[in-house]
Amino acid sequence: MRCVYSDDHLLHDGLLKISGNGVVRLAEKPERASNVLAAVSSRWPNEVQLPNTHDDDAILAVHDSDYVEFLSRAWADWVAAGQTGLNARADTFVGRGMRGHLTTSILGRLGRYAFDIEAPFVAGSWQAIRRSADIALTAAGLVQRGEPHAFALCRPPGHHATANQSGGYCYLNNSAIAAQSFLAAGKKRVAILDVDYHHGNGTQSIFYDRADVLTISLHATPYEEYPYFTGYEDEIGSGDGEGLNRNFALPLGTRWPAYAKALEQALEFIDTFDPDVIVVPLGVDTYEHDKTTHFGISQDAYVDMGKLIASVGKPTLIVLEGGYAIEEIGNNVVNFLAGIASENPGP
Ligand code: Q9C
Ligand code: ZN
Repeated sequence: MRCVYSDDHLLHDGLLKISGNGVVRLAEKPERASNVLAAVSSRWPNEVQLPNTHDDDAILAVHDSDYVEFLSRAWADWVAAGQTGLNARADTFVGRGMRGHLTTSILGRLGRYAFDIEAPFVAGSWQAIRRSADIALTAAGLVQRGEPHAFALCRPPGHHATANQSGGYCYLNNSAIAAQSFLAAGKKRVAILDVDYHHGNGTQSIFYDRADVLTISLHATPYEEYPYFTGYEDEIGSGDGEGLNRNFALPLGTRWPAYAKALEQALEFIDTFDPDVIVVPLGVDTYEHDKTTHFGISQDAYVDMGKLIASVGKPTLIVLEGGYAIEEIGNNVVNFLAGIASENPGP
């Protein structure tokens, strides 16, 4: 399994959230990617490589230019404004009927370009965010040039980020950027199969009216779980994309047998769509002992999940999203990748 990784994610550290009367580290912390790297490089020695640098075109094909500009200078603007908090983050959002586009204040722009408080900035955040997109693009390039599968070890993750808003630990939508890059390179149809515990709202919104990208997400029901306001099963796409977005909103407590049934239905949609390539935003926050979530997927079941997806027989790019059980994240990811590789061994 070819894997693309960079140490630059270590710069996106010191991220805090308010908890009770104090502050605690965000669950999305550097140890996640470091532990995944350790497990992947132990299982597949000599298959880890650095990303190539890519220019902004591939990012601007998915994200608004003013949003990317904002991300690139959010920390510097925060410091220049004399803000003292440890992390740059929004405290005020654009409510219904409010006017989001006029303010020049850094706190105002932080609110305009985010939908929640879970995507803060530190000094090194932009370098990590930008490199994470390079990782996804480099791994996509491997698949584009004939690898049957590749793994983008992205951090920070991306699937909650829309064309112009961050949230849920996500800034640039690495999976969407990779999917769009396949089309730019000549592929005709891309299927995105999001198996993170949370709805991939950003990816859905980016491709909602598109006929060339099928978006499917399996996730905990938004009636009860983040992101609450998207991920319902009646969101089926619009315009040219009508029928090409599918949400499987699963109950809290879902275990592998029920998950597998939904996944089989998702794979039927993919089979019918007949994509040239599949992008899998992979979150192992479906894991039974992930303390931030409420599904019951076991370590062993990740092998079966990978095998089932690989049984479709399409080139597959896997992009890391969530997963917060620090001790087991590496094994869970490796198990999934081993399932992908065993059914689709390549040349
Ligand atoms: N009280 C990803 O898995 N909300 N993002 C947590 C905890 C944010 C998850 C609230 C969850 C975001 C990539
Ligand atoms: Zn998640």
